[in-house]
Amino acid sequence: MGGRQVTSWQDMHITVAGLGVSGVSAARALAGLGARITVVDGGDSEALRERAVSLEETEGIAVRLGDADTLPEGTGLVVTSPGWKPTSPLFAAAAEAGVDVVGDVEIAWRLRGPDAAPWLAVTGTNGKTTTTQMLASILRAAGLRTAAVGNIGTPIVDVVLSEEPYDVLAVELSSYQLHWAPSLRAHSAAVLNLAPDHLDWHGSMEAYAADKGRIYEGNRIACVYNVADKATEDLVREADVEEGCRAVGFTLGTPGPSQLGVVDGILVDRAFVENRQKNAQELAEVGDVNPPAPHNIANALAAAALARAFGVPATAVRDGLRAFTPDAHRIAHVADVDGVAYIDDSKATNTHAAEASLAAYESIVWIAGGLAKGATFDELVTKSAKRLKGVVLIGADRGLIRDALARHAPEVPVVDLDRTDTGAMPAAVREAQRLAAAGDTVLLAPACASMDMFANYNQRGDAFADAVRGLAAAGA
Ligand code: UMA
Repeated sequence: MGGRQVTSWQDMHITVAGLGVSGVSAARALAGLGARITVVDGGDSEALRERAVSLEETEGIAVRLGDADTLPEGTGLVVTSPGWKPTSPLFAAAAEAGVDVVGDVEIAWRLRGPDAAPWLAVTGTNGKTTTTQMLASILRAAGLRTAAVGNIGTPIVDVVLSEEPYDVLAVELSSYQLHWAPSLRAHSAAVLNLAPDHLDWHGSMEAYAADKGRIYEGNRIACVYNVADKATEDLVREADVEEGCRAVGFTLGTPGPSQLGVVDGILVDRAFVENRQKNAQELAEVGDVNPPAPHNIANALAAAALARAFGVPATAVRDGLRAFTPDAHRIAHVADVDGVAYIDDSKATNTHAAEASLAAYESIVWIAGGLAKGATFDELVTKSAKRLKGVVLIGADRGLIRDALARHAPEVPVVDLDRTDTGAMPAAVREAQRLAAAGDTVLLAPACASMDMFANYNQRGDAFADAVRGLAAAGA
């Protein structure tokens, strides 16, 4: 990592927007390189104040809480956290002053040394965390030094500046991060799928897709797309890539040349093989993917495509997939009570993820609702109606789901709990139990974000699992 150019940061006055995970990481890193840092945050909680004191005392970083709208005097660059909307007043003030705004991913990219590890990048509306973890597992199985970083929770600036000698990074990027990272150029990248999400942040589906598509810009080896989702292929076509970079598709069907796919229960590669018109390489069995649900096999194929683009052997794909275990709250089986299976897919925070989850079961009592983030529910309800035995609604935007059910599935019984408090989950689970019979599945797949009722989707899933265990204990 020698030879890094740090002189340009010396004494530069940088405003960091946000005192969350990425803001703290960017502020520390840039202060360490000699920049003068002011962090601004619209919040003013006890936790933020403690964090501010620690940064001010130990690293001489100035922090301004409770006022995120005005640009500190003398600012030469704004480094924003991903959650800040492009329409935030701070950025209007920066534009007025002729000051650039970039994200922490852009900073990480600019801080890489000449011998830095290449990035294999993953985005998509759903499945990106799982795919990134699968990718890291495959790379590790190939004996490569790697880490899963980015939106997944580990700030990428920390990893780029660490002394750890990585061979390659598995980087999960959100549409927010891509929006603020104009000069990022990945070795290879995948867009897993594209469905409406975060439209309140981006303003429109077109703007959201355009930000996702940035991940392909300047790719060197492969742009990996989803054959079943034409929008992802369109993004590849629109991207400006390095000469010789290939478009590689993944499909749950039989793969054509330059694709990875599935033949008779085997994951096969017809992209990274000699003579791909005729040959295919077996990678793994469907049963090696955990869990082997269709959307997750698609994730595994995308991860395999990126790993193969990096030159990883087929055996490492199999070993890496076998070694991978999914995170909690992703279609996790909590318990069977009186012959009813209770499944926690709290991670289904948008309609697309909920659709994949609902497609995996036959007769479902669905617990849904929360913050809709600008989404509509007609398509989801239409596609899933025949599987619904009943619905229990919670959360701020539950009325949108209730109306879609009334339009497209009027025969399905709906319990509207009319609650948005953290303690509502046990009541939701009890109502679901009442609607379910042996053989049914009670599925928490809210199709909405959790922040109206819970700190995050983990807490929502934990509340569900606790309530289910309560039922099991009461029945025992
Ligand atoms: N804040 C303001 N004004 C605003 C917005 C936020 O002052 O208009 C302040 C908040 O008070 C808070 C801080 O900014 O103190 C939070 O910044 P942030 O929301 O950008 O969150 P971070 O803690 O920096 O975490 C971010 C990602 N969060 C978001 O994109 C919302 C994390 O992804 C990521 O793991 C982390 O950086 C490290 O890279 C989370 C996420 O929910 C998991 N991502 C979305 C998703 O996956 O759907 C995109």
